[in-house]
Order: sequence, then C-alpha cells, then structure tokens
Amino acid sequence: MGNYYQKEIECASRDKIIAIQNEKLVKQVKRVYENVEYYRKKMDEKGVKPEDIKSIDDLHKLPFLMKSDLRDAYPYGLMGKPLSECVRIQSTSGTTGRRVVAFYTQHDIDIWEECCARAIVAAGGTKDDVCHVSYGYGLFTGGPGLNGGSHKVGCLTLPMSSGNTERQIQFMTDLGSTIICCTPSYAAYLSESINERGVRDQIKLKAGIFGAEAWSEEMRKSIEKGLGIKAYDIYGLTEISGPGVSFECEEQNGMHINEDHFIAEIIDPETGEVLPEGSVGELVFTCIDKEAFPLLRYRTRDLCVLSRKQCSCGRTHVKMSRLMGRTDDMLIIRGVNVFPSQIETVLIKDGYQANYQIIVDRVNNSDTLDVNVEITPEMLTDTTMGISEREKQLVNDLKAMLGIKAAVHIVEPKSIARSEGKAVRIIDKRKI
Ligand code: DLL
Repeated sequence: MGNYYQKEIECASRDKIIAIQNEKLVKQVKRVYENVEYYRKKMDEKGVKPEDIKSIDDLHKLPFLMKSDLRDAYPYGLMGKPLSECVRIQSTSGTTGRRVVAFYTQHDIDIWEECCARAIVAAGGTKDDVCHVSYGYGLFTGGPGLNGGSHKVGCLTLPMSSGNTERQIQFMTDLGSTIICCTPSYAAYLSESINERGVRDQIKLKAGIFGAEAWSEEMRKSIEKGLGIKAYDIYGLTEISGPGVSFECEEQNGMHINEDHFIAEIIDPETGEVLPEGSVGELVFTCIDKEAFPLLRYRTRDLCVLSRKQCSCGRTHVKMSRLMGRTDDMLIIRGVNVFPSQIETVLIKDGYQANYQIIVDRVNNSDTLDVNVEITPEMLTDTTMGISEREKQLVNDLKAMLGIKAAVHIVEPKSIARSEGKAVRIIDKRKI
C-alpha cells in the first residue's frame, strides 16, 4: 500500500463514491440546465428535464456533447458561470483541428490541482521531492496542472516548461530533480541526451509522470531503463480540466479516474450505446462539480477499457486502461484498421526507440503505408544483422501485428525531428 494525497476519498468504499456521485450529479444537472442555454436546448430536444435525473443510473438519458458542440458554442456558449467569476482559461494546441478554450473558476483550479497532487503522490512524491515540470506552460494544461499539483504536495517545483534540453539537464543535475513530468516522447529524448552526455550518474530522478500522448508498455520499459526510474502514466484533456483526470498508481497497469469529480462511461462510438465493463469503447466524461466549464457526457474520442477490479494500491476509483487509440487517429489503410500504437509496439519490441514516422498515401487508388524508423547506435555497431535484414524483420513483424504490409525504411540516428511536447508521428497525405 502506498501513499495517498486524499486517502479518505481515494480509498472510499464503492457505496460512498456512488453516494457522492448521485448527490453531485443531480445538483450539477440542475445547475447546467438553469445556466447553460446551449445544453438546456439539447436536453429539451431530447425531452429530458433535470427532475428525470435522480441518480447515476439516469445518466444515459442525458444528451452527449461532442467536439463539434464546443466549436458551435465557441467561445462562451458552454459556460456555467459569468465571466466575472472565472479566473483562467487554458486551451489546446488544436493539432487535431479546432482550438478548444476552457474556463476555470478558482474552485475549478483547486480541484484540478488536487487531482494532479494525487497523481504526484501516487508516483511516490512527497514534500521532500524536487519536481521538474517540463510540460509546456502557457495555454497548454500540462505545465500549469502539474505545477499546481506539485505545489499542493509541497515539492520544490521547477517550472522548466518545454525546450532547451541542455538547460533541462543542467537544472536536473544541479538541483537534484527527483520527479520529472513531461510527454513520454520528450522523456525518451531526455534519456537519450542524458546517456549520450554520460551524466546519467549525476541525475537523481526516481519517477516520471508522463502523459498527453499515447505511449506503449514497451516505451515505458525503455524509458525506465534509460533513466533508471519508475514511469507512470497520467491522462487528461483540456475540456475536462487537464492532466490528472486519471493517473497511475504503483501497480502501473491502468489509471484511476478521480470519480469524486468525473463520472466515466464507455460507449460504442458508432451507436452511442453504453457498453458493459470490460468492453473497448469511447470514453465519455461527466464533470459533476466543475463550475465554469461544466461539460456533461462529453465524448472524448479516446478508446479504452474500464475495470473495477480491486487494486492492490488500496484506491477504489475505477481504472481506465492505457489508451488504445482515438476514434479519429485510427488509420484505415486498405480497409484495415491500424492504430499507430500497434506500430510503436512492434518497433520497440524489435529494439528500436520511439523515433519513427508513419506515412500514409494513396497511389493509383491504393493506400500505401511507409514506416521510417531510426536505427539505434548499438545496432550500427552490431554486425550480425544488416540493414536489409532488419527491414525485412520489421516488415514481417508489422504484417503479423497489423495484417497488412508496410514498407519499412531504416534511417540514420537523429534524422527524425525530436519533439519537446506532443510528437508528430503520423503524416496522412491522403487528407491533403
Ligand atoms: O494533453 C492534458 C495532459 C497534459 C494530460 C499532461 C497528461 C499530461 P489536451 O492537449 O487537451 O490535454 O489533449 C487531450 O491527449 O484526449 C488524449 O487523446 C491524449 N492524451 C492525454 N493523456 C494521454 C495519455 C492534455 N496518458 C488528449 N495517453 C486526450 C494517451 C493521452 N493519450
């Protein structure tokens, strides 16, 4: 059993969690109906009144909100409080289309930071730690969220933001950072840079809190080995608050969703039907105590599985699996569904780092799939296997995983651009 930031709620009985959810949901639906005209209209169209929602069993009666609703209601249409009571906005980078602007009251920020504090403590953080935050600061939620959580825990917080790897390593060694928070792709790059400089023995890192983009179990192992740390997953999205909607504990096999603030459902992305526990589907969140941006039944487009199996860490909140992809990053290549994470799994299993690019195109009406991956310096010195043999091995392993053939190109170390935030790995030329 580990440490907790808010033990009473993180380890509350199922009955207590349901009682909290019932009470908060009923109030929240009433508040949203009264204050958010956009959602009131949706409820009216569906013929649902606040009185119809008596407990979480009635949740399925409420209409969904989607990213398109955020666009239609942009910028103020989904607010639950007047602007005079809001103290902050955060926003997405808009990599998958439109920008999202989310609003916060001070109360919303306090809850968000508490959620991040829970994640830091679950990763072993205490007030004696030096928490190095290399997520971007500014509009992106990563930096501000973990910064706030780190303050709440009482860690010495290094608000590094992203970029300037040289300086990151300098602070890390000089100030003895013990916890690092950044995207997994940047963690892999930091690991590579630290080992190249031969300063691995000068860093004191023990844990990393990595999220904001998909990463595989193989990538976790590779980062853990490269930096000599335990790597924990953290999930969240701007619409719902930011990082800390869910986080991993010492079991490192799924993320506890902060159920006293967010109710999670898994739905069939095609039909919208709620699926039973254990099914893979689209994750939907209902914020039950957010004030400024109180989204109900928001469809995340993220695919995962929920599990209520008892966790050895003592926490009782439902766990979501590592993300299996997004309904919108699934590539359909020659009719076959391909998730970038499947490709990454094969590459790392075969000994490569997560430095790759997936290029999809359409030539003569047929889809093409090309995977570029960097050879590692160790492979270059290994004479038992030539480049063409390595490419052949990857073609076979990818075929076994995906069911379709990919053209593989092994490229020079460092020839694929590194990212300081979320990595850009998929180039789908068919859409251009
Ligand atoms: O990425 C919030 C965040 C910051 C989470 C730092 C964790 C750490 P957005 O920019 O709004 O917010 O992007 C949200 O990123 O819907 C997922 O598709 C993806 N994502 C977030 N965390 C994970 C994760 C932040 N742990 C979108 N694994 C989400 C896989 C993730 N994908």
